Amino acid sequence: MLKKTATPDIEALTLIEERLRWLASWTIHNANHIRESADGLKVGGHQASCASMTAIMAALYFHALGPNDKVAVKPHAGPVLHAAHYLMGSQSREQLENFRGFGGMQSYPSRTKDRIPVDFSTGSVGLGVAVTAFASLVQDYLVAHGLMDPADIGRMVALMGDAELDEGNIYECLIEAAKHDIRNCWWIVDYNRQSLDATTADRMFRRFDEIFAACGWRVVTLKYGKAMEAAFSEPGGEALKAWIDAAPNADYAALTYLGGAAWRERLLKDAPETKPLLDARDDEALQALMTNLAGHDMASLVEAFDAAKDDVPTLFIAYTIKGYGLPFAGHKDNHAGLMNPGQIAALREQMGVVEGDEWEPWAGLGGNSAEAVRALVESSRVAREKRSRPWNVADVPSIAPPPGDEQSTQAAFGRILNDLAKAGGPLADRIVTTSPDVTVSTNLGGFVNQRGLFRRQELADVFAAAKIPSAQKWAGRPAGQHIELGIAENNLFLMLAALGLAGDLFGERLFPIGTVYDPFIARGLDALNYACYQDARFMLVATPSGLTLGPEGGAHQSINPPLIALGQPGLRHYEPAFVDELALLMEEGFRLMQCVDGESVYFRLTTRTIHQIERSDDSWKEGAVAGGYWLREPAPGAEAAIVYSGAIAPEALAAWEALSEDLPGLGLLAVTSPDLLHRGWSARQTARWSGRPGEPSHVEKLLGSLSRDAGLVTLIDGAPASLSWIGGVMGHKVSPLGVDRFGQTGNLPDLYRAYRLDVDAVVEAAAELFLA
Ligand SMILES: Cc1ncc(C[n+]2csc(CCOP(=O)(O)OP(=O)(O)O)c2C)c(N)n1
Ligand SMILES: [Mg+2]
Repeated sequence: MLKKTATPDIEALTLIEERLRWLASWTIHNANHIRESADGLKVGGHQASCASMTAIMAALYFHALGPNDKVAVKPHAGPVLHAAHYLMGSQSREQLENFRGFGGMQSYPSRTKDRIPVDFSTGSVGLGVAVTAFASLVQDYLVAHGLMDPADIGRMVALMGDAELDEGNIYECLIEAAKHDIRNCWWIVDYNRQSLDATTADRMFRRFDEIFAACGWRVVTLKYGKAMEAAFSEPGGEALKAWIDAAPNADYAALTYLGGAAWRERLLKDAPETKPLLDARDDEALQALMTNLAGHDMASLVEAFDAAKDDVPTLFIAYTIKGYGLPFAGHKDNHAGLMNPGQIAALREQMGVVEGDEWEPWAGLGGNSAEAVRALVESSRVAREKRSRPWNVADVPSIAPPPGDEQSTQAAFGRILNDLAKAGGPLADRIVTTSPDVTVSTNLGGFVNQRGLFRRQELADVFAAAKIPSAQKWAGRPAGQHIELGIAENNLFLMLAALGLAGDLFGERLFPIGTVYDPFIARGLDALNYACYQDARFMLVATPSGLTLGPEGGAHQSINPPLIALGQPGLRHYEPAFVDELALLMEEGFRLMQCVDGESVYFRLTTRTIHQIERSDDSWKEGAVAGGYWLREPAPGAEAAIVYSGAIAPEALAAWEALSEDLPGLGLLAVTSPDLLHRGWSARQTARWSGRPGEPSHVEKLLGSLSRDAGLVTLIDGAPASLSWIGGVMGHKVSPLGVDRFGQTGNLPDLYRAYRLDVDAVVEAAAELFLA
């Protein structure tokens, strides 16, 4: 599958490796030493981390990768990816010259901002690796659902640093990947034995192999280059091999930095049997031999990639030298090291590049080799253009709120999905639900009963087969639409990232819905940010939330997720109180997930059953979608308003009743999205400052009917700052209520009293405003 049959041109690939090493180094050098600096700040870049991977990337991009393969590139090797596209003609010199500059190529590969096709953004180490495993699962899902031709299956490849192996998310992912029997995934470790601070610990040596093998991965260790292997059969070769195998990481790195004479001295001391081998080489040849690790040896790399033709997930551990071929190779401080002008000039000469020709793609290559290299580059099968994203793929049916006077938003969410699944249609068929072991307790059960678990192989429901009564059908099949995850919230967000990029990666958009308990969003926060950063589109349903799950106590009562949402780009927070709001906002959510200027949506829901509101008309709807509406319209110039969000609606309504007599014209503002109101307000400020005043924002319009001196009581079952900022919009006085201490067990009336969210608290807060 996806293999080249032609004999690989090792010589040309090696020349390409040099081009990549040169261009990546020069791009970083240019940004730091040549481009004019407007602020005197170091621009940065990672020449050593790039040089570590140039051979691996040359072998992949110009030999092993096929058009359907997708790659997450180690963040610090970003310039190598851009250099590869520069050679292929799909990246401009201007972009390289503007590396890390405004509008230029990004420091770390970015799907959304870079102009070259970037399959997965990277930057926060570990996440880019794990997302490839989830992407391979998504690929299998699409094939199983007939949305993708099996002939188009590609490999999901992660190019990773060895220090990334320290990130816990790698192992969470590994376990999940094993459960789902993923395939077509390659993780290639740039095993340069160095992290940011220093050299990496020896004690994990060989342990990684065992861990991956235990999870069903094939582990291919690429340690000795061809020259090294040949030397092992010379006299003294066995002793050399034994010494190399036993050498501590720090020693190997330090000797690499020191060079030939140091290797000689050390080997003679530790392994005198190597003398004949050493005598046969001068210092330069000895340095070349000792740094001929397989991760820099083109023939070894090509051989290994060609040998892994099946779909077995494979970990390649490619031994490399950090800063290979650069003056600070092996130095423990080289992570952010930059060559000085003298050193880059020396490298330029070594590469045969004439001064002034630094950006010439083929500089320094003689006629014949230039021809061969160019031909190889042209024959690369990797995509050169960004893939267009599929928009608006499914009409959103109108979603009716489930009937019933007393309901919770969580239960209604489950019923809505169940109804969608029953009714069927293009949207329902593209919904994929997923949850980290809280499927049932977040009310996805109905959907799962309708649509089944996704498994590549049939998975029998043993309990059902044994006729043991259960509300839940738990059978897996290729057509299933729920991806069951173990209890690792980080994996939930990586799964949502991969599902939410299905359109971008594989051309078919899905509608992923992930459920989680609201407090445990925090467990996967960086992965959530990572998903949003890449513009993956998904619906996150977090429930239960806040004090409303009273008896569960403080460990389960969420406080700050609304603040997280307020600060998270690419994610819209909705916190409906009533189920008709939920139904409307879910419709909006499904639209947002598939439209050009849309985003992902976060619903903060609750198990608290509340009395549903009676509506006289639909006039509330527009405001609800925009983030808020007057549930009780204030009189013009009213002196006060209660502003609330979510499950606390009954207390807000009761307080409104209690205060209306004393405060005639009192308004009651239902905030369905603090996040959206805040964004609109900020955008208005920005517009004003850039000379485009525009319309007042939604929250300005809402509050505009109050007196300038009015007071606001805000309340939410969460951090009070989620709403208290509203006072800043018009300069109104605010008395904010909410939860700012850890919760505890109790029934709701007790808890609302203790945390000052009950009617009395609202009345007191209102009184305070006017007394002050
Ligand atoms: C989550 C996260 N923590 C910290 C960093 C800062 N950081 C960038 S690279 C790096 C070490 C990378 O070492 P390795 O993965 O071995 O890469 P290489 O040696 O190839 O540069 C660190 C700590 C980061 N980018 N992401
Ligand atoms: Mg490293």
